[in-house]
Amino acid sequence: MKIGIVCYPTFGGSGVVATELGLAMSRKGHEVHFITYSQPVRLDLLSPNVHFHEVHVPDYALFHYQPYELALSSRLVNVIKTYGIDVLHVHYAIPHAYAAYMTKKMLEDMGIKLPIVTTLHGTDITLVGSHPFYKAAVTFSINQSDVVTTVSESLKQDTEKLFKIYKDIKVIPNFIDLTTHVDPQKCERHVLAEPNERIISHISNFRPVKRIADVIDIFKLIRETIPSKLIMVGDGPEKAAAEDQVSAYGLANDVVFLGKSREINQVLCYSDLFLLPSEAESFGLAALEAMAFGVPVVSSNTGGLPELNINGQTGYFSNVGDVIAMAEQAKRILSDDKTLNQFKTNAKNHSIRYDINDIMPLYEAAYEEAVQLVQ
Ligand code: GMT
Repeated sequence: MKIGIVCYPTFGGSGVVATELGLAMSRKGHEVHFITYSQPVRLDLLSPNVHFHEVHVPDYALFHYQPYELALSSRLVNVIKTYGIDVLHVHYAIPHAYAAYMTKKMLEDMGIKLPIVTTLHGTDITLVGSHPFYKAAVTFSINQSDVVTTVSESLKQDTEKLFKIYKDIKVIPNFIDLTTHVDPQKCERHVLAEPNERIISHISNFRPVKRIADVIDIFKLIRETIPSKLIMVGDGPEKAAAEDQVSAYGLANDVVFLGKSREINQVLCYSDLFLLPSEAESFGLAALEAMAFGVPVVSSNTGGLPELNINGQTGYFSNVGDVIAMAEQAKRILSDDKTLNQFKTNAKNHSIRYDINDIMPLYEAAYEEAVQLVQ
């Protein structure tokens, strides 16, 4: 199949899912075309089966806001016609599902049928999409997609609650490539912590929804009884405040801020615990990536997290903001090696359910269904 993929090319989870899915599809023999405003961060290798088409939005002084949707849909028309794309898969509703609908209509005028698959990732529904400024357009473009998927049962329910959706929504969870591993020689735990210390990590884009202050509060409480280090990976609007909080707590020697990193596996390979106390989290891809490295998770119980993080088995979850409960749960996991190793094994075993090789066929089936629907 020739598949067009539209996504945000940045460090967010939706872009990661879109890129990893596209690359996996290309390895299976599909021809994949990424169409977005810059090369997706996890897309290093272009090959005969993987193409990248940049969307340019020229600056024009008259426009207060540059019309990205217009540039995107025009570029899509051009790419779809030139390469004979069979199906367009858009990740994140805003504005991608809307631009996809416009593209479909323009192509219809030229006698070309375009099947559209839309994957909803979370904030496009829960935080941004349901805002009255966007709601009508988001509802319309979801309903106009041929196939709609969400990344968790919880996000499906939120979508049905927040919007008037008359389409059936398929749940296709996030996935993981289980063949990814780090050479033990390169897993340099000793660089970051003493042998008696536990290593706790957090990876995100440091947006308010991640509750970065809670991560540091939880760590402070753990640190009172368990020698440990905290590794903070990522960058975003809350980072400066987090650095101030760490200094104010006198923890500067125990917390390392690594910034944006493409080497998250190098951190996960020696982590003992992953913290994700988010306000909202449709799935929690970062937690799954941690689990695949055998890292237990302490999280909030928001959104799709309880579907992924099995309480008392792969880690624990608590109400959003309950840092005391989360710190207690973390201490329970980290208190002795036997308990920690059991949680590590459980986390690793559970991640196998999300093997990319099992999830990818679900997307292929969605593409085929969309193609059938527009015949
Ligand atoms: O979590 C983020 O800040 C990034 C965000 C995105 O839209 O790129 O991630 C969302 O999509 C991921 C992939 O499906 C999910 O694993 C994340 O849970 C989801 N984030 C939220 O719902 C906050």
